[in-house]
Amino acid sequence: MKHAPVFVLLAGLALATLVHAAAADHIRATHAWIRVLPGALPAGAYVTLENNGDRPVALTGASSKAYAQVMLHHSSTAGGVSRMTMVDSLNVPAHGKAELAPAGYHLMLMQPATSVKPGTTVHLLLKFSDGSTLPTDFIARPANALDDGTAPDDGTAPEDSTGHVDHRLR
Ligand SMILES: [Cu+2]
Repeated sequence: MKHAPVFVLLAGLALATLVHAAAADHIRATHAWIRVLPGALPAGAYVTLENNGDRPVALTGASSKAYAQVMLHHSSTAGGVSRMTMVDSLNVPAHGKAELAPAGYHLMLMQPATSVKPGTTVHLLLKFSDGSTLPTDFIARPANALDDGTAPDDGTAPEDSTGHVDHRLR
């Protein structure tokens, strides 16, 4: 019986390690925002992911109470035609970063539970290939927004609007 406290301590450490691994504290999410479209149209979610770890990790998806379904998409333009394709994951290199941004990778938020108003915050749980998750607050922005609104310019520079993907044209 006198080994019991040691066992409890080790079990506690093992549990702490598991909890530690489950929270993606090697990943930092910044500039998280959502472009809200009218009604029940799908919204694009954008974020910059920085991996401070020694191994590459991939974003595999996300979930949110605010939307029935979340998918990872990539937008591209060929011959003046914009299209979106579903992708399984987006790699974030070790000590590197990956950007989800308009006209590129985005999380497609489908079927909002209630209408999401610009200016409100939407909670998403980002999911990674190593099993870790990262709760992230996304700021809802209007349909004509091109970034999270924190840039020195207001994010509506005309040159940024090329390649703008309209999710209504799917
Ligand atoms: Cu999409």
